[in-house]
Amino acid sequence: QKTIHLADYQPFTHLLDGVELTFRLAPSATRVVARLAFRPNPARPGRHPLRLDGEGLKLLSCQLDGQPITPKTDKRSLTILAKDLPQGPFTLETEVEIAPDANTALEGLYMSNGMYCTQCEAEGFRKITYYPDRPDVMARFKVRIESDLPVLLSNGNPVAKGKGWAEWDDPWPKPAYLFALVAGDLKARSGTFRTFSGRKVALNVWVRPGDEDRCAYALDSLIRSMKWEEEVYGREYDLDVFNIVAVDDFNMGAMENKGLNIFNSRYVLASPETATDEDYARIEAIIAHEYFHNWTGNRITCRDWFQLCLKEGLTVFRDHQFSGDMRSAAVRRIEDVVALRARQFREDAGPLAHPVRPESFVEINNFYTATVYEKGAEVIGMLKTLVGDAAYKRALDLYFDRHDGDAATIEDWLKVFEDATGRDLSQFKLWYSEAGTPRLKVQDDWTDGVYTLTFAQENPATPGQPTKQPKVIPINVGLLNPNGDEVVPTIMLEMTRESQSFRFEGLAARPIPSILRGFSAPVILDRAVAPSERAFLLAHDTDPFNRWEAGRALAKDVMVDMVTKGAEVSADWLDGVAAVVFDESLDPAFRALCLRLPAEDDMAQTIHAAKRVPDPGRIHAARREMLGALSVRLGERLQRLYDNLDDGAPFSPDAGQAGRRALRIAALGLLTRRDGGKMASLAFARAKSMTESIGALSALLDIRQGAAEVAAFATRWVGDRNVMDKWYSLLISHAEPAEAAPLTVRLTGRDDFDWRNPNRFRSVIGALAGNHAGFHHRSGAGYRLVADWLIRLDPLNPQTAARVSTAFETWPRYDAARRRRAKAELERILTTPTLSPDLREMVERMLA
Ligand code: DPP
Ligand code: ZN
Repeated sequence: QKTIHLADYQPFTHLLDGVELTFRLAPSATRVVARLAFRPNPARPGRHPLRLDGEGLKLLSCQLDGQPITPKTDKRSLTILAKDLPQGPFTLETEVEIAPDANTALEGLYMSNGMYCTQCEAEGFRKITYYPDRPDVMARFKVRIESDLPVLLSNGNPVAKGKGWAEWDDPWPKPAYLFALVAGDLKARSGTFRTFSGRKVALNVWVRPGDEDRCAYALDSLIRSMKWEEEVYGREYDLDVFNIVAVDDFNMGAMENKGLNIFNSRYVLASPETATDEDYARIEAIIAHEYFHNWTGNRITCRDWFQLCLKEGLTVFRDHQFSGDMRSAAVRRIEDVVALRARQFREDAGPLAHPVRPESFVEINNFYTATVYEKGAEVIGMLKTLVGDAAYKRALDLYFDRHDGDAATIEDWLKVFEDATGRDLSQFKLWYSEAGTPRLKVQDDWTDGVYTLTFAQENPATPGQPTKQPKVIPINVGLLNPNGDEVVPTIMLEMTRESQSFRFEGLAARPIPSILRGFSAPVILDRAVAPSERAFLLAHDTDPFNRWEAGRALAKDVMVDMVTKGAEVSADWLDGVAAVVFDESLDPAFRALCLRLPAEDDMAQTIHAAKRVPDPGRIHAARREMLGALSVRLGERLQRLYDNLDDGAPFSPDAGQAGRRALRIAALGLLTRRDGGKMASLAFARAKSMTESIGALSALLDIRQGAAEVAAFATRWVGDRNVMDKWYSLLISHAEPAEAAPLTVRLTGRDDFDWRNPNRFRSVIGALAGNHAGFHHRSGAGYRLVADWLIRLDPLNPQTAARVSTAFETWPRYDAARRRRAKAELERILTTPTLSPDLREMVERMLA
């Protein structure tokens, strides 16, 4: 398969004025009739052939303006020569046959537990019918579905239905990747929403019969998203219905099809007994994300797939804002940065690093990445910080005004900011074109009453980009005096050069700086700081993000010293954490975050960034030792903390209760290290929510106990796919390093290990890849097992195989023996006959 380049973009040869689709559904022989009204595109002067995308289609008939023709077809397309096309408008009608029940790739039209559903982003529509399958071809769709199944859904508004058929009309022109169809025996939980202009919208969350009582939170999240977007962005919903459907077999989290969002069922279904607080937060965020796409993605879409961050970065940014408003903004910000570092910084530091707007790809599905999504969102956050809130709002209003109905580009996006503010954003644009995480070195100086902060930025080389230019970096800074009072409240320093100094005058004493408050830029801060200064900030910083960050940095310093120099657990860190954890004036959710240690993979990343070779076994041991020391240091007060946090109130998924549960479970984890599991067993037996069950089980597994509880959990939930996914991943992620691969082998032998289901595959194989010390165990058993399963999944579902293969992206970090073993597995994958282009591209990039 060939490489596609941004620089080669050309508009499509024809415009599409209307699309009429008829589906006659049958599992192994679905008929799709497509009537496409084309006319030549004035943007492409001259006469051109019409080339439509199509894959795996059986062409039954083809008519041009009613006359049968025989077009040229091959494995990927259908072509009508220019000489055979009218000079003006024409209608092309094709009928094809497809087999949804044989579609294991879960792209195009496929079946999941007897229901029909679709996934078209990015290029799945070409597996449904012949079509110009590219986002800049937008058209109005009318759809007729014929099937005996009771519920027949597509995009837009319902227009008519009868026994065995239904018709839908979507008044908003859209690209084919936003097409959706669902047919099944489904039940809805319904509600209504009245938009600010008075439009009444029917809302439905469709699920399999029996799951109706697990939809309330999704529906509530949808209503709050709709309201929030009206209030904060002034954007209103634009159809009479909004449907959400939960599907068990789904490659991604969810999909924003116009008026018919399709979700991985794990991001819809929730009840206190089956969903953790994290699940609730994620459901809220993803429901909002997909809903927000209606404006940022659907009404304004992407010109081509290189512009993916245009819709994804902005929509992630907006869903982060929403979650921050619904919950504690500080806690959300910390969680988002933890995730950014774990996934995006990791990607940016390895062979898969790529710009937020890539310039070439083989398989676009391989670019639905943390860089495009999460770094894409951070870039927008920086833009907002640089121009200010009022200008951000003006720019967004201009964007919606100017580009409604367009397939737009990053240039269009930046232009609205330039026009709204008068700023020149050409240097800022480097954030879109250059990969890699900048390192920001900081030095400070105090002379004659003047405090000076000097920053130097280093932009590391990444694949294909050996040299970089300095970036615009907004650095939010505050200064504290030695008593802990803030003497300079947060100000934004705008760095534009490779190295730059900022002076502060009029201070009575040398201040303690709080740098990069709120994580104002996605960079690695590189500053040697004494443990006492970190402990001071952990105790006093007025910026909650940096307060947490001080504790995190201190924990990392301690762990690095333990791993590389055999140091002891530091008292500064233990005292600092103790002070925060027992400070009743602080939000419990925040205190729980301060108790969480850096993940092992994060530690490996940190050690590697300091130009040392991480040892997964030692990191694992050091982390355990730190937890043991913390448990001793916090002592008897933990028990009181644990007891007092249970107020006996009935379950609510709200952020306040979730925060108290998080702190309580963190305390339980530490208590369990000293009581042999007594409290945790009791907590498991009394658990009233999935959060408490999982919390107690985790605590037990961490001290190698809990066999009875593990068995009881499986017996209770054996019929529930989403809950059993948690069980699998919990067991594997808590396995001892040498045990992780053998345990995974045992679990894959279970009858309910349905590896064709992407959620189950990720819960098992993905969990092994996520068990840092287990996956990287020196035996190489982790590498081998993951590679075996990638090879097995690839022919059925290349997209998920390619995604999970990123387990290997960190291989160059480790010692020679591990590198040799990991590389050998990647090379073995490459020698597999009939490897998909998806997995091949990923493995080749990782080996490059
Ligand atoms: N566009 C989807 C989302 O990010 C992913 N397929 O919501
Ligand atoms: Zn999205």
